[in-house]
Amino acid sequence: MNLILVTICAILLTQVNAGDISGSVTCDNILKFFVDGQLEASSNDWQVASPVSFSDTAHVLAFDCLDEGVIAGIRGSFSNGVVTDSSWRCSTSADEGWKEIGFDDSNWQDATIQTHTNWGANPTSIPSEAKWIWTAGDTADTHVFCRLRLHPATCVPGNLNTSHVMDPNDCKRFWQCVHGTYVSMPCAPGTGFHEGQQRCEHLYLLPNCN
Ligand SMILES: [Ca+2]
Repeated sequence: MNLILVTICAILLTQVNAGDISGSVTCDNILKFFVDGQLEASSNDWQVASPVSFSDTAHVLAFDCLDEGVIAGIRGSFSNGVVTDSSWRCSTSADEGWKEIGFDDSNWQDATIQTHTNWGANPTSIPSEAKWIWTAGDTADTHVFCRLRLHPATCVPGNLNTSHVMDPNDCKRFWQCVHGTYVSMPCAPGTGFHEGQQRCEHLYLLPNCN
């Protein structure tokens, strides 16, 4: 009987709506996981991955992880192929708006892949392609924030938070949401797109766009 119940629960947990992204996340030790600024999972047991599910129009995945003890790391895997690796950006500072879509994370550091062996393969529900990540400070840093900007091809018309986003291929262009699909548009000469302001700004205000 218990096996049947467990099986039914497992099936229910793995059912997601079309257009959704599912995933598993964890952190050593106290996890908060956000999608576009909204809390989606929290846990204080790194050995048990937390299941998450969110729309494929999501723009920003973000971890807030508070370490206890000695070693620390963040790990996650998602059905869109995204895993935790050095392409994430991390900081020891929870800057204002850090987990939001419009936050400029270009001054954050690239995530450092952690190689402590104590974890083994746990939690085993997260595939090995997903690395443990942290800041370069390793065990010297106890509270770390990591985020990754996704670049969904589709968008939600009328969602002001995502109506315009920087073109991931060119900071002097922006994506505009047109009938549920992004269309790349140019900024005026001498300007680049500022997601926080939702408009093109002079390049001297955008030190990472030249
Ligand atoms: Ca720890």
